[in-house]
Amino acid sequence: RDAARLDADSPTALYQRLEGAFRGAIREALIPPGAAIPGERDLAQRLNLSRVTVRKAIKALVDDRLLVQRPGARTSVADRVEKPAGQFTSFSQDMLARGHQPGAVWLGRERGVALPAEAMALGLSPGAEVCRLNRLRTADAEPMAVEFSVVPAEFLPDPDLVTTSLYEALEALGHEPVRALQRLRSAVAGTEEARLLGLSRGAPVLEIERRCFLAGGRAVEYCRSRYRGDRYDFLMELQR
Ligand code: 16G
Repeated sequence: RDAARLDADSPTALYQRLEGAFRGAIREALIPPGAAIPGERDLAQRLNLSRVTVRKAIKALVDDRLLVQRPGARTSVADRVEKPAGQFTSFSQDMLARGHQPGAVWLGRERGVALPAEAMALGLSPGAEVCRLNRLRTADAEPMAVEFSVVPAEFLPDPDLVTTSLYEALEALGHEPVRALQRLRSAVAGTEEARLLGLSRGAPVLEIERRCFLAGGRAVEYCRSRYRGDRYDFLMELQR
């Protein structure tokens, strides 16, 4: 039902919108846990999309473990939809999963020689170049976080290659981050941050530092984000 609302004029890629519609439908249990979804050909026909688009959306949901594919059985909704702890997602994926349209307001982007701290964080030789991306991250056009990412130019040669999603750009270049180390701590918003995030100065923010790696072990991103304390929930599952 949600999928029928795909808007032809939206700037987001079709498969992402289909993916988002599925996420919404799964979250709201319009397609209940365990239920089979229609086949790829059927969906493509019904929604007037190409099978490639449908396949890409389904693959993303399978990769995210929202859908389950078993040999000889139809693709079905996983029995649980919470984001398990330790799942490695991008800001865009996180927001789509919550039914929000992810966005980025550019505060700066440049390519230049890595500063010593950047070279250390990314394991680069002195003189290596990096791209720096400074973004205000939005959900449905509302500010959620300020985010500063540094990526070796070897993996992202030009910061303009990133439109909204950095990870999508990296994936398209064949440099998909697959593992991350992350540190969370509480902090308070400085003057500029508070202004950008629509908070008062000194309001609580969640600071997240992340270092991401490629399958081969090379560091592909160092990122520092500050999320609005009043809007962002970090959900973790603990087991014993
Ligand atoms: C998340 C990551 C950030 C990454 C971004 C990519 C945290 C703390 N940080 O915000 O490292 O750059 O996702 O999202 O989770 P994008 O693909 O939407 O640009």
